[in-house]
Amino acid sequence: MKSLSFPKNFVWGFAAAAPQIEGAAFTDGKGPSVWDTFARQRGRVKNGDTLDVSCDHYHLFKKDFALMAQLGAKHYRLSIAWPRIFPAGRGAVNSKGVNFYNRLIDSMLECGITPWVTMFHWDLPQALEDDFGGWRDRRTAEAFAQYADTIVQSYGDRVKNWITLNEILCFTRLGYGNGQKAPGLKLSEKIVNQTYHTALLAHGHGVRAVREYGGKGARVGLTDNSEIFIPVSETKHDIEAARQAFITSNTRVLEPIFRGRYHPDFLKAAGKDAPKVMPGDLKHISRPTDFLGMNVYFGNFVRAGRRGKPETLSFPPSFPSADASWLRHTPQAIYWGPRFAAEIYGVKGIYITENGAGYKDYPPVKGEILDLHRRDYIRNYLKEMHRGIGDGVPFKGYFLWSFMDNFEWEDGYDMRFGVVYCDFKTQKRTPKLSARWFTRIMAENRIV
Ligand code: PNW
Repeated sequence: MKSLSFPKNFVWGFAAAAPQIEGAAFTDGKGPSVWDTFARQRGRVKNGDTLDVSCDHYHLFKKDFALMAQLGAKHYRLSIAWPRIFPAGRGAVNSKGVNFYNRLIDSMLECGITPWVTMFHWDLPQALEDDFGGWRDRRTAEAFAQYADTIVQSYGDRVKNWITLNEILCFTRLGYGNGQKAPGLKLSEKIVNQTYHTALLAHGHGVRAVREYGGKGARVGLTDNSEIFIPVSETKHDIEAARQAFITSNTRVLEPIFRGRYHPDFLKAAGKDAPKVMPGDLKHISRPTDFLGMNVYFGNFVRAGRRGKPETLSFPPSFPSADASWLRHTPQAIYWGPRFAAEIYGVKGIYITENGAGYKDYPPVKGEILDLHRRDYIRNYLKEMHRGIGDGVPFKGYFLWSFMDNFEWEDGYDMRFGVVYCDFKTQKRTPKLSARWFTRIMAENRIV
């Protein structure tokens, strides 16, 4: 066996999300999402950037898939924009929106690319925020049920891999707790806990929809961005401390999904801020899934403090990071996060649904972008994933975030995660060095 090679049938692909690449924010009857609204509020997004045009993938998808195929990708994780299908979040279906994804999926398949569809990647229809308070209210999960039914019924003949929600933490706590993301609210811990619960209910409906209407061979899972803790030394005590930190930090999502309960320690700590749960909710939330998607970008180092208590270390200022300052170069995260998820919750299949690096890349020089920084960054993560496979962590696939530069949420177009450079004025795409490199990885099924 060649060194650094991956198991047969390991899935390699690219990832992106509708609101970050499609543009056409109000085209063909699409309703506004909370991100369309948020981006229009002063000071929310860097440089006042909006999602209106972005990469114009809505109109350019055929060219984009041709390029993706040319780069050798056989799998692509995309998301469907809920407000294209239901401009008001529920009620009347927008047939132009449904047809758009029919054309999109057909075009992918023609290029030999298998779709992995995320049902929700943060673009909540604004109407649900206005009418129900968005994720604060369980009527949003009921609206999601109708949406999930509709898309699985519409595309289930061609789409067999489904992901319910992307990163519950980001659209609940960061949207309703600290206001960093849409809808930009700073509400109480009680409300934040309730938004998590509503999101979990929606996830349950996503799973149910795939089981009911997905047809033969359909599979479904959640994509979580579990907070990851890396034992500062790989000794028994530090590993145990990191494991404890992993459990405590991710308990709101992983415990209900995999064990059908809120952990007694969480309920005790939350006290009167605990979410309001209706009979049957936890059974619905914990419907069995087929895999866990994990988005892995970084981890925190942890050691065992007094009586083994986990102690998270702060990063010294000189610690290397990508240009996205939160993105510390901690490749061990991709080893320890999935390992803990598998060990603690018995997860049998893990897909890295996102990993990548954000930099302020410069425009091409003589047609080239030598993003050696990104290549090295990702390569180190891949090596840790490879190590995990050797240690029995059930990795099944890896999706690189992202195919092309796109709308990076509150950082606007300033932070580039693509392996393909996007000139947002001309819509010219230029594969970076990292894209050419990743092509070889996908082709040879090993780290080069
Ligand atoms: C993910 N963090 O977000 C999202 O799923 C993508 O849409 C996004 O473009 C990508 O990562 C890069 O940011 C994250 O602070 C945002 O740990 C922040 C964190 C993790 C993921």
